[in-house]
Amino acid sequence: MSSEVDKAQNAAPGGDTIFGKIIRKEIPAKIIFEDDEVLAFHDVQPQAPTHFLVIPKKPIEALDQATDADQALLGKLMLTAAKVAKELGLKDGYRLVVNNGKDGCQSVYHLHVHVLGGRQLSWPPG
Ligand code: TR5
Repeated sequence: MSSEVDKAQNAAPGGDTIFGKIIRKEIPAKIIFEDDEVLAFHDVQPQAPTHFLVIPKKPIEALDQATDADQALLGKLMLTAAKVAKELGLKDGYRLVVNNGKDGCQSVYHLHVHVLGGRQLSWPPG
């Protein structure tokens, strides 16, 4: 089993996360974009030449914990992903991924959108 799957199997929803610490600047991250609602930063274990995460500052644990009140924020995550991808020069395409829950291989329980690009990606994912 891959270490990411191990992490996802053992990750528990609830409480503060490493991404909360990044938002509060308690630990460093390579931040690409930030405003009052969202943060984009490079993934520490990139799975593609470009791999960054877009997160809401609001601590939503997972996509299935988002509500109708979060509709605009969820849209903003996607639009931010597209804007940052463009800024980083991903002109030939890229992929957005949202892992939800254990079977989805979510290891950090703070909603995040992965953006992967810079190489030919395959399909289907594992
Ligand atoms: O498996 P899911 O979808 O939950 O993805 C979590 C992602 O967070 C993984 O791709 C990890 O590589 C990434 N991650 C984990 C940490 C971390 C990070 N990205 C940037 N900076 C990080 N720090 C400082 N610490 C982490 N534990």
